[in-house]
Amino acid sequence: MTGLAPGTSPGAGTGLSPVEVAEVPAGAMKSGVVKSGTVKAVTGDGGRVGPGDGPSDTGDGALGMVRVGVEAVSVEVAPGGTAAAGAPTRERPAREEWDAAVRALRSLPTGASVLLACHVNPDGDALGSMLGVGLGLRHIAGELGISRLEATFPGPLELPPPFDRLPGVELLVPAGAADPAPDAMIVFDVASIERLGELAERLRTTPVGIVVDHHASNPGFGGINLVDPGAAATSMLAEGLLRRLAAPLDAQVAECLYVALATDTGSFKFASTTPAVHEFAARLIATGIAVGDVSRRLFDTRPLGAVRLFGVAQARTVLEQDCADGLGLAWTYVTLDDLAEHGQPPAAVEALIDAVRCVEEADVACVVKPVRPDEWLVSLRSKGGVDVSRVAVDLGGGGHRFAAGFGARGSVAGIIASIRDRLRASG
Ligand SMILES: [Mn+2]
Repeated sequence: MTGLAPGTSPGAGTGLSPVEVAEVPAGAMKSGVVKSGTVKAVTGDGGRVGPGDGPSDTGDGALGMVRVGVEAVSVEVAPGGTAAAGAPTRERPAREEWDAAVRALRSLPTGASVLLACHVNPDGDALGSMLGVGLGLRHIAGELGISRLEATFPGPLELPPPFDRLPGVELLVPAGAADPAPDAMIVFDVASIERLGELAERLRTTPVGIVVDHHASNPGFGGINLVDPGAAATSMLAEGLLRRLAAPLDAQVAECLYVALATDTGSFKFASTTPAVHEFAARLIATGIAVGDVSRRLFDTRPLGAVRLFGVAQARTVLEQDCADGLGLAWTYVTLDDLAEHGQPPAAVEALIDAVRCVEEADVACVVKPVRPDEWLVSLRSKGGVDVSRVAVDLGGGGHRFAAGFGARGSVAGIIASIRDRLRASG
Protein backbone atom coordinates (compact mmCIF):
# COMPACT_ATOMS: atom_id res chain seq x y z
CA MET A 1 0.00 0.00 0.00
CA THR A 2 2.40 2.57 -1.03
CA GLY A 3 3.29 4.75 -3.86
CA LEU A 4 6.83 3.76 -3.23
CA ALA A 5 6.11 0.41 -4.57
CA PRO A 6 8.67 0.67 -7.30
CA GLY A 7 11.08 0.43 -4.48
CA THR A 8 9.64 -2.69 -3.10
CA SER A 9 12.53 -4.88 -2.32
CA PRO A 10 12.84 -8.41 -3.46
CA GLY A 11 12.47 -9.37 0.14
CA ALA A 12 9.43 -7.31 0.84
CA GLY A 13 6.70 -9.22 2.49
CA THR A 14 8.59 -12.43 2.37
CA GLY A 15 10.20 -12.31 5.71
CA LEU A 16 13.87 -12.07 6.22
CA SER A 17 15.77 -11.95 3.04
CA PRO A 18 19.47 -11.61 2.94
CA VAL A 19 19.18 -10.60 -0.65
CA GLU A 20 17.24 -7.49 -0.14
CA VAL A 21 19.40 -5.95 -2.72
CA ALA A 22 19.72 -8.76 -5.16
CA GLU A 23 17.98 -6.89 -7.88
CA VAL A 24 20.42 -4.63 -9.49
CA PRO A 25 19.60 -2.52 -12.44
CA ALA A 26 22.69 -1.93 -14.44
CA GLY A 27 23.94 1.55 -14.27
CA ALA A 28 21.83 2.50 -11.38
CA MET A 29 24.58 2.53 -8.89
CA LYS A 30 27.32 4.14 -10.74
CA SER A 31 28.92 5.77 -7.91
CA GLY A 32 30.37 8.88 -7.16
CA VAL A 33 33.05 11.12 -6.33
CA VAL A 34 33.45 11.27 -2.69
CA LYS A 35 35.45 13.35 -0.38
CA SER A 36 38.67 11.77 -1.40
CA GLY A 37 38.12 12.97 -4.89
CA THR A 38 38.45 9.53 -6.33
CA VAL A 39 36.02 8.33 -8.88
CA LYS A 40 34.61 4.93 -8.28
CA ALA A 41 32.62 3.13 -10.84
CA VAL A 42 30.90 0.00 -9.86
CA THR A 43 31.88 -1.33 -13.18
CA GLY A 44 33.21 0.46 -16.13
CA ASP A 45 31.91 -1.53 -18.95
CA GLY A 46 29.66 0.85 -20.58
CA GLY A 47 29.15 4.16 -22.05
CA ARG A 48 29.36 2.81 -25.51
CA VAL A 49 28.01 5.40 -27.79
CA GLY A 50 27.71 4.93 -31.39
CA PRO A 51 25.68 3.80 -34.27
CA GLY A 52 24.82 0.40 -33.23
CA ASP A 53 21.74 -1.27 -32.46
CA GLY A 54 19.25 1.01 -31.00
CA PRO A 55 18.54 1.56 -27.42
CA SER A 56 20.50 -1.32 -26.10
CA ASP A 57 23.66 0.34 -27.24
CA THR A 58 23.66 2.69 -24.43
CA GLY A 59 24.55 3.37 -21.05
CA ASP A 60 27.10 3.09 -18.44
CA GLY A 61 27.58 -0.50 -17.66
CA ALA A 62 27.50 -0.86 -14.00
CA LEU A 63 26.33 -2.91 -11.22
CA GLY A 64 23.45 -1.04 -9.95
CA MET A 65 21.22 -1.37 -7.11
CA VAL A 66 17.82 -2.25 -6.21
CA ARG A 67 15.14 0.17 -6.24
CA VAL A 68 13.69 3.34 -7.15
CA GLY A 69 15.22 6.29 -5.59
CA VAL A 70 17.53 4.17 -3.62
CA GLU A 71 20.20 4.39 -6.14
CA ALA A 72 20.47 8.06 -6.44
CA VAL A 73 23.86 8.25 -4.92
CA SER A 74 26.07 10.86 -6.36
CA VAL A 75 26.73 10.17 -9.91
CA GLU A 76 29.95 10.72 -11.62
CA VAL A 77 30.77 8.66 -14.60
CA ALA A 78 34.09 7.01 -14.43
CA PRO A 79 36.28 8.44 -17.12
CA GLY A 80 37.44 5.02 -18.14
CA GLY A 81 33.93 3.84 -18.61
CA THR A 82 32.71 6.49 -20.90
CA ALA A 83 32.88 6.34 -24.60
CA ALA A 84 35.68 8.32 -25.97
CA ALA A 85 34.96 9.82 -29.31
CA GLY A 86 35.67 7.29 -31.95
CA ALA A 87 35.93 4.44 -29.51
CA PRO A 88 35.10 1.12 -31.10
CA THR A 89 31.62 -0.03 -30.41
CA ARG A 90 30.54 -3.53 -29.70
CA GLU A 91 27.07 -4.66 -30.33
CA ARG A 92 25.31 -6.09 -27.34
CA PRO A 93 23.60 -8.42 -27.48
CA ALA A 94 25.44 -9.85 -30.45
CA ARG A 95 23.53 -9.75 -33.69
CA GLU A 96 23.47 -13.55 -33.71
CA GLU A 97 21.62 -13.57 -30.41
CA TRP A 98 19.00 -11.15 -31.68
CA ASP A 99 18.66 -13.18 -34.85
CA ALA A 100 18.33 -16.41 -32.90
CA ALA A 101 15.60 -14.94 -30.71
CA VAL A 102 13.62 -13.61 -33.65
CA ARG A 103 14.05 -16.82 -35.60
CA ALA A 104 12.97 -18.94 -32.64
CA LEU A 105 9.85 -16.88 -32.05
CA ARG A 106 8.99 -16.88 -35.72
CA SER A 107 9.39 -20.65 -35.89
CA LEU A 108 7.06 -21.62 -33.08
CA PRO A 109 4.71 -24.52 -33.72
CA THR A 110 1.16 -23.55 -34.62
CA GLY A 111 -0.91 -22.99 -31.52
CA ALA A 112 2.20 -22.38 -29.49
CA SER A 113 2.26 -21.57 -25.82
CA VAL A 114 4.58 -18.77 -24.76
CA LEU A 115 5.30 -18.11 -21.12
CA LEU A 116 6.79 -14.83 -19.94
CA ALA A 117 8.34 -14.58 -16.51
CA CYS A 118 10.27 -12.14 -14.37
CA HIS A 119 12.12 -12.31 -11.09
CA VAL A 120 10.67 -12.96 -7.69
CA ASN A 121 9.29 -9.87 -5.95
CA PRO A 122 9.23 -8.05 -9.26
CA ASP A 123 10.04 -4.37 -9.57
CA GLY A 124 8.98 -1.87 -12.19
CA ASP A 125 11.54 -2.94 -14.75
CA ALA A 126 10.76 -6.62 -14.38
CA LEU A 127 7.00 -6.18 -14.62
CA GLY A 128 7.05 -3.39 -17.16
CA SER A 129 9.40 -5.22 -19.50
CA MET A 130 7.48 -8.47 -19.19
CA LEU A 131 4.03 -6.98 -19.65
CA GLY A 132 5.22 -4.66 -22.42
CA VAL A 133 6.51 -7.63 -24.37
CA GLY A 134 3.39 -9.55 -23.48
CA LEU A 135 1.16 -6.86 -24.96
CA GLY A 136 3.44 -6.51 -27.97
CA LEU A 137 3.39 -10.25 -28.60
CA ARG A 138 -0.37 -10.28 -28.21
CA HIS A 139 -0.60 -7.88 -31.13
CA ILE A 140 1.26 -10.31 -33.37
CA ALA A 141 0.16 -13.56 -31.75
CA GLY A 142 -1.76 -14.60 -34.84
CA GLU A 143 1.20 -13.99 -37.05
CA LEU A 144 3.51 -15.99 -34.78
CA GLY A 145 1.01 -18.78 -34.22
CA ILE A 146 0.76 -18.15 -30.50
CA SER A 147 -2.47 -19.32 -28.96
CA ARG A 148 -1.52 -19.30 -25.29
CA LEU A 149 0.33 -16.34 -23.85
CA GLU A 150 0.85 -15.96 -20.13
CA ALA A 151 3.00 -13.88 -17.81
CA THR A 152 4.01 -14.83 -14.30
CA PHE A 153 6.61 -14.61 -11.58
CA PRO A 154 7.61 -16.82 -8.66
CA GLY A 155 5.79 -16.63 -5.39
CA PRO A 156 2.32 -15.32 -4.66
CA LEU A 157 0.75 -13.31 -7.43
CA GLU A 158 0.65 -10.03 -5.57
CA LEU A 159 1.29 -6.74 -7.28
CA PRO A 160 2.14 -3.80 -5.08
CA PRO A 161 0.64 -0.50 -6.18
CA PRO A 162 1.18 1.21 -8.51
CA PHE A 163 2.13 -1.82 -10.58
CA ASP A 164 -1.32 -3.29 -10.22
CA ARG A 165 -2.39 -0.63 -12.70
CA LEU A 166 0.08 -1.51 -15.42
CA PRO A 167 -1.43 -2.25 -18.81
CA GLY A 168 -1.35 -5.97 -19.49
CA VAL A 169 -1.88 -7.20 -15.92
CA GLU A 170 -4.62 -9.40 -17.35
CA LEU A 171 -1.83 -11.54 -18.82
CA LEU A 172 -0.68 -12.47 -15.32
CA VAL A 173 -1.38 -15.91 -13.91
CA PRO A 174 -0.01 -17.52 -10.75
CA ALA A 175 3.17 -19.51 -11.36
CA GLY A 176 1.35 -22.68 -10.44
CA ALA A 177 -1.36 -22.07 -13.02
CA ALA A 178 0.99 -21.11 -15.86
CA ASP A 179 1.75 -23.60 -18.61
CA PRO A 180 4.10 -26.21 -17.12
CA ALA A 181 5.57 -27.00 -20.54
CA PRO A 182 5.47 -23.92 -22.78
CA ASP A 183 6.90 -23.99 -26.29
CA ALA A 184 8.89 -20.90 -25.47
CA MET A 185 9.75 -18.99 -22.35
CA ILE A 186 11.08 -15.45 -22.15
CA VAL A 187 12.37 -14.16 -18.83
CA PHE A 188 12.93 -10.52 -17.93
CA ASP A 189 15.29 -8.72 -15.58
CA VAL A 190 16.37 -12.02 -14.06
CA ALA A 191 20.03 -11.76 -13.06
CA SER A 192 20.42 -15.43 -12.15
CA ILE A 193 18.25 -18.48 -12.62
CA GLU A 194 17.68 -18.74 -8.87
CA ARG A 195 15.66 -15.55 -9.12
CA LEU A 196 13.08 -17.54 -11.09
CA GLY A 197 12.27 -19.66 -8.06
CA GLU A 198 9.87 -22.45 -8.92
CA LEU A 199 9.94 -21.37 -12.57
CA ALA A 200 13.63 -22.12 -13.03
CA GLU A 201 13.05 -25.71 -14.06
CA ARG A 202 10.61 -24.61 -16.72
CA LEU A 203 13.25 -22.42 -18.30
CA ARG A 204 15.75 -25.26 -18.23
CA THR A 205 13.41 -27.60 -20.06
CA THR A 206 11.60 -25.33 -22.49
CA PRO A 207 12.56 -25.75 -26.16
CA VAL A 208 13.11 -21.99 -26.52
CA GLY A 209 14.46 -20.14 -23.50
CA ILE A 210 15.22 -16.46 -23.96
CA VAL A 211 16.82 -14.33 -21.25
CA VAL A 212 16.25 -10.58 -21.56
CA ASP A 213 18.29 -8.70 -18.99
CA HIS A 214 20.77 -5.97 -18.18
CA HIS A 215 22.51 -7.19 -15.04
CA ALA A 216 26.27 -7.21 -15.33
CA SER A 217 26.36 -10.38 -13.26
CA ASN A 218 24.04 -12.31 -15.58
CA PRO A 219 25.90 -15.49 -16.56
CA GLY A 220 23.73 -16.07 -19.63
CA PHE A 221 21.64 -18.97 -18.39
CA GLY A 222 19.22 -19.07 -21.27
CA GLY A 223 19.42 -20.85 -24.57
CA ILE A 224 19.35 -17.38 -26.09
CA ASN A 225 20.67 -14.47 -24.09
CA LEU A 226 19.66 -10.91 -24.87
CA VAL A 227 21.77 -9.34 -22.19
CA ASP A 228 23.32 -5.89 -22.22
CA PRO A 229 24.87 -4.67 -18.98
CA GLY A 230 25.11 -1.26 -20.56
CA ALA A 231 21.36 -0.87 -20.84
CA ALA A 232 19.77 1.29 -18.17
CA ALA A 233 16.76 -0.98 -17.96
CA THR A 234 15.71 -4.38 -19.22
CA SER A 235 12.94 -2.58 -21.04
CA MET A 236 15.46 -1.21 -23.53
CA LEU A 237 16.19 -4.79 -24.56
CA ALA A 238 12.52 -5.69 -24.42
CA GLU A 239 11.82 -2.96 -26.94
CA GLY A 240 14.68 -4.19 -29.10
CA LEU A 241 13.04 -7.59 -29.28
CA LEU A 242 9.60 -6.18 -30.07
CA ARG A 243 11.05 -3.93 -32.75
CA ARG A 244 12.82 -6.84 -34.42
CA LEU A 245 9.59 -8.79 -34.37
CA ALA A 246 7.86 -5.79 -35.95
CA ALA A 247 5.38 -5.66 -33.10
CA PRO A 248 3.55 -2.33 -32.97
CA LEU A 249 4.55 0.05 -30.20
CA ASP A 250 1.25 1.40 -28.96
CA ALA A 251 0.58 3.48 -25.87
CA GLN A 252 -0.09 0.46 -23.67
CA VAL A 253 3.14 -1.27 -24.59
CA ALA A 254 4.92 2.06 -24.25
CA GLU A 255 3.52 2.71 -20.78
CA CYS A 256 4.85 -0.62 -19.56
CA LEU A 257 8.27 0.02 -21.03
CA TYR A 258 8.26 3.60 -19.73
CA VAL A 259 7.45 2.50 -16.18
CA ALA A 260 10.33 0.05 -16.43
CA LEU A 261 12.71 2.70 -17.69
CA ALA A 262 11.62 5.40 -15.26
CA THR A 263 11.91 3.15 -12.24
CA ASP A 264 15.27 1.65 -13.12
CA THR A 265 16.78 5.07 -13.80
CA GLY A 266 15.34 6.50 -10.58
CA SER A 267 13.13 8.81 -12.58
CA PHE A 268 15.95 9.59 -14.98
CA LYS A 269 18.28 10.67 -12.20
CA PHE A 270 20.88 7.93 -12.09
CA ALA A 271 24.14 7.93 -13.98
CA SER A 272 22.67 5.33 -16.29
CA THR A 273 20.52 8.08 -17.79
CA THR A 274 22.30 8.47 -21.09
CA PRO A 275 21.19 10.34 -24.18
CA ALA A 276 19.92 7.04 -25.51
CA VAL A 277 17.73 6.65 -22.42
CA HIS A 278 16.08 9.98 -23.12
CA GLU A 279 15.75 9.13 -26.79
CA PHE A 280 14.07 5.89 -25.87
CA ALA A 281 11.81 7.74 -23.45
CA ALA A 282 10.95 10.22 -26.19
CA ARG A 283 9.81 7.45 -28.48
CA LEU A 284 7.68 5.98 -25.71
CA ILE A 285 6.15 9.33 -24.79
CA ALA A 286 5.41 10.00 -28.45
CA THR A 287 2.86 7.18 -28.35
CA GLY A 288 0.70 9.38 -26.14
CA ILE A 289 1.23 7.98 -22.67
CA ALA A 290 0.19 10.20 -19.76
CA VAL A 291 3.65 10.84 -18.37
CA GLY A 292 2.47 13.12 -15.59
CA ASP A 293 -0.01 10.63 -14.23
CA VAL A 294 2.38 7.73 -14.58
CA SER A 295 5.18 9.60 -12.81
CA ARG A 296 2.93 10.71 -10.00
CA ARG A 297 1.72 7.17 -9.44
CA LEU A 298 5.26 5.84 -9.54
CA PHE A 299 7.12 8.36 -7.45
CA ASP A 300 4.85 10.82 -5.72
CA THR A 301 1.95 8.89 -4.32
CA ARG A 302 1.54 7.25 -0.96
CA PRO A 303 -1.36 6.83 1.43
CA LEU A 304 -1.87 9.38 4.18
CA GLY A 305 -0.94 6.76 6.74
CA ALA A 306 2.41 6.23 5.06
CA VAL A 307 3.08 9.95 4.83
CA ARG A 308 2.47 10.27 8.56
CA LEU A 309 4.50 7.17 9.30
CA PHE A 310 7.40 8.57 7.32
CA GLY A 311 7.13 11.73 9.36
CA VAL A 312 7.33 9.82 12.59
CA ALA A 313 10.27 7.75 11.43
CA GLN A 314 12.13 10.71 9.94
CA ALA A 315 11.65 12.74 13.10
CA ARG A 316 13.55 10.17 15.11
CA THR A 317 16.47 9.91 12.74
CA VAL A 318 19.71 9.78 14.68
CA LEU A 319 22.96 11.22 13.38
CA GLU A 320 26.12 9.59 14.65
CA GLN A 321 28.74 11.85 13.20
CA ASP A 322 31.68 9.90 14.55
CA CYS A 323 30.74 6.70 12.81
CA ALA A 324 32.72 5.41 9.87
CA ASP A 325 35.76 7.47 10.72
CA GLY A 326 33.77 10.65 10.87
CA LEU A 327 31.86 10.13 7.63
CA GLY A 328 28.74 9.77 9.75
CA LEU A 329 25.81 7.42 10.10
CA ALA A 330 22.16 8.50 9.97
CA TRP A 331 19.67 5.89 11.05
CA THR A 332 16.09 5.38 11.99
CA TYR A 333 13.67 2.54 12.46
CA VAL A 334 10.04 1.53 12.18
CA THR A 335 8.30 -0.94 14.46
CA LEU A 336 5.38 -3.27 13.91
CA ASP A 337 3.43 -1.02 16.25
CA ASP A 338 4.21 1.95 14.00
CA LEU A 339 2.87 0.05 11.01
CA ALA A 340 -0.26 -0.97 12.88
CA GLU A 341 -0.86 2.52 14.21
CA HIS A 342 -0.76 3.97 10.71
CA GLY A 343 -2.47 1.03 9.04
CA GLN A 344 0.47 0.29 6.77
CA PRO A 345 2.01 -2.95 5.49
CA PRO A 346 5.76 -3.52 5.79
CA ALA A 347 6.25 -2.60 2.13
CA ALA A 348 5.08 0.93 2.93
CA VAL A 349 8.45 1.81 4.41
CA GLU A 350 10.62 0.56 1.58
CA ALA A 351 11.37 4.07 0.38
CA LEU A 352 12.04 5.47 3.84
CA ILE A 353 15.73 4.90 3.25
CA ASP A 354 15.60 7.53 0.51
CA ALA A 355 14.53 10.12 3.03
CA VAL A 356 17.23 9.14 5.50
CA ARG A 357 19.78 9.12 2.73
CA CYS A 358 19.16 12.83 2.31
CA VAL A 359 20.95 13.64 5.55
CA GLU A 360 23.81 15.81 4.41
CA GLU A 361 26.01 15.17 7.43
CA ALA A 362 26.17 11.40 7.00
CA ASP A 363 27.74 9.23 4.34
CA VAL A 364 25.92 6.13 5.55
CA ALA A 365 22.17 5.83 5.93
CA CYS A 366 20.34 3.00 7.64
CA VAL A 367 16.73 2.04 8.19
CA VAL A 368 15.69 -0.87 10.39
CA LYS A 369 12.35 -2.24 9.19
CA PRO A 370 10.15 -4.72 10.99
CA VAL A 371 9.31 -8.15 9.62
CA ARG A 372 7.79 -9.83 12.65
CA PRO A 373 8.44 -9.60 16.35
CA ASP A 374 12.17 -9.47 16.85
CA GLU A 375 12.89 -9.87 13.16
CA TRP A 376 14.07 -7.03 11.00
CA LEU A 377 15.29 -6.11 7.58
CA VAL A 378 18.03 -3.54 7.53
CA SER A 379 18.70 -1.25 4.60
CA LEU A 380 22.08 0.40 4.22
CA ARG A 381 23.12 3.09 1.77
CA SER A 382 26.35 4.92 1.24
CA LYS A 383 27.06 8.04 -0.72
CA GLY A 384 30.39 6.58 -1.70
CA GLY A 385 32.70 6.84 1.27
CA VAL A 386 31.92 3.45 2.73
CA ASP A 387 31.43 0.02 1.18
CA VAL A 388 28.22 -0.94 2.95
CA SER A 389 28.11 -4.33 1.24
CA ARG A 390 31.00 -5.35 3.51
CA VAL A 391 28.94 -4.44 6.51
CA ALA A 392 25.90 -6.28 5.15
CA VAL A 393 27.80 -9.40 4.14
CA ASP A 394 29.47 -9.46 7.52
CA LEU A 395 26.02 -9.46 9.10
CA GLY A 396 24.63 -12.20 6.87
CA GLY A 397 23.22 -10.14 4.02
CA GLY A 398 24.45 -8.85 0.73
CA GLY A 399 24.32 -6.14 -1.80
CA HIS A 400 26.59 -3.68 -3.42
CA ARG A 401 29.05 -1.04 -2.39
CA PHE A 402 26.50 1.70 -1.99
CA ALA A 403 23.30 -0.18 -1.35
CA ALA A 404 23.03 -3.31 0.72
CA GLY A 405 20.92 -4.98 3.32
CA PHE A 406 20.61 -7.83 5.73
CA GLY A 407 18.14 -9.58 7.98
CA ALA A 408 18.58 -9.37 11.71
CA ARG A 409 17.09 -10.42 15.02
CA GLY A 410 17.10 -8.73 18.37
CA SER A 411 16.73 -5.11 19.33
CA VAL A 412 17.16 -2.02 17.17
CA ALA A 413 19.86 -0.80 19.53
CA GLY A 414 21.71 -4.08 19.17
CA ILE A 415 21.47 -3.98 15.40
CA ILE A 416 22.76 -0.41 15.24
CA ALA A 417 25.60 -1.35 17.57
CA SER A 418 26.61 -4.18 15.25
CA ILE A 419 26.60 -1.81 12.28
CA ARG A 420 28.60 0.74 14.22
CA ASP A 421 31.23 -1.91 14.96
CA ARG A 422 31.50 -2.95 11.30
CA LEU A 423 31.73 0.64 10.16
CA ARG A 424 34.64 1.09 12.46
CA ALA A 425 36.24 -2.09 11.20
CA SER A 426 35.75 -1.25 7.55
CA GLY A 427 36.40 2.44 7.92
MN1 LIG B 1 16.17 -3.87 -14.20
